[in-house]
Amino acid sequence: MEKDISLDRASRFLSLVLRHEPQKIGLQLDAQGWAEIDDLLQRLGRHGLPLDRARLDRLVQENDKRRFAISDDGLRIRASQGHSIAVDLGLAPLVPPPWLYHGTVPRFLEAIATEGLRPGERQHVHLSLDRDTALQVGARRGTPVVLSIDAGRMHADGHVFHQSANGVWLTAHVPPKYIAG
Ligand code: HQG
Repeated sequence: MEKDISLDRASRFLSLVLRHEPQKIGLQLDAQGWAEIDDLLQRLGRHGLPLDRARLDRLVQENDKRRFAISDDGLRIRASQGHSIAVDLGLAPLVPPPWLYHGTVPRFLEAIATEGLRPGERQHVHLSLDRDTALQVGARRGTPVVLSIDAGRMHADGHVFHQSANGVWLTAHVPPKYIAG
C-alpha cells in the first residue's frame, strides 16, 4: 500500500497530544487517558491537521506499533503506552516471561549500571519481549545495546509488571542486580 505521509504526520502529532501535551490543542484526557474522538478531530482541524473519522480509523489500524486504541463503544481514543502525563491505563498485573529486553545506547550504560533502568520522563520503564524489538528501540538513539532483564527473578522478588495493549512490558524500575549484558 502507498505510504500516506499525512497519516504519518498525524500519527506523530497524536502521540504527542495523547501521551504528553493534550493542552497543546486544549484537549482533555480522562483519568484513564481517553479523549473524545469527535472533540479530538475538531481540535486537530482547528490546529491545521484536518483528519476525518475514516482516516483516523485507518491510522489506528495501520499504525506500525499499534500505538492507539479505540474504546469498545467507538467514541474514545487513547495511546496504549508511552505517557509522560499521569494516566491510569487500568492494566492488570501480569506474570512476565523469564527474560525481557531493553534497548539503549552506550552513553547511558554507566548510569544504568549504577541506578538501574529508570522511567525517565515516562510513567514506566519499557521492556521488549524479544531482542530484535529492543534493538529497534535502542537504534532510535544511536548504535543500540540490548540489555537482558531477569524478569522472572524480579517478579519472584515482588516487582510488578504490566503489558500494554500493544504488547510492550512495563514496570516501575529495574534495579541493577536484575540487568545482564
Ligand atoms: C535510558 C518507543 C540514564 C533508556 C519505543 C532510554 C518504546 C537511562 C532512555 C518506548 C536510565 C529513555 C520507550 C538511567 C533508562 N540513566 N538513562 N538510569 N534508565 N535510561 O524514550 O525505552 O515509538 O523514555 O535506556 O518503542 O527508549 O514512542 O524510553 O534510552 O516502546 O511508540 O533513558 O518508546 O515507542 O527513553 O522507549 P524513552 P525507551 P514509540
